[in-house]
Amino acid sequence: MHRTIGLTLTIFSLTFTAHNIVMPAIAAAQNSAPRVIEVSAKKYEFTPAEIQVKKGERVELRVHSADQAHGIKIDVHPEGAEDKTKPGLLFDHPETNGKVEKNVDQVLDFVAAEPGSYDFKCAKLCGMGHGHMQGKLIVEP
Ligand SMILES: [Cu+2]
Repeated sequence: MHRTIGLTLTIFSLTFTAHNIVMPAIAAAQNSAPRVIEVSAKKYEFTPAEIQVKKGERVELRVHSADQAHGIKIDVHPEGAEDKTKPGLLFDHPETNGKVEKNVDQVLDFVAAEPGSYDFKCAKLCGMGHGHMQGKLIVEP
């Protein structure tokens, strides 16, 4: 009887320990204050159009539209990714990705979990040049 309880406790603590070894990078990123990056959007460009962050970093993009309503929709899979089951960017609120509200800055919170190049584009049809309104988020290893 005691042996069973002991074994159960051992398995429990081993599982717990393994979890704590594997997860610290992401857990630490999720608990720390985000790196805030201001992005300005206007016809027909984002500034900056190329954003660099590091793997594991917690990021907050604040997108401000300078003329009319624009927004960012970012691909959560890096360029060339074959496995589309696991996103490389872990959003706190996935529904904010691509959501545009007039006169409200768009705030995107995520953890840059996987290195790679992630395309983003304007999420609101804003005129003739809309299709060219895009950028890149680079997650460095
Ligand atoms: Cu647009």
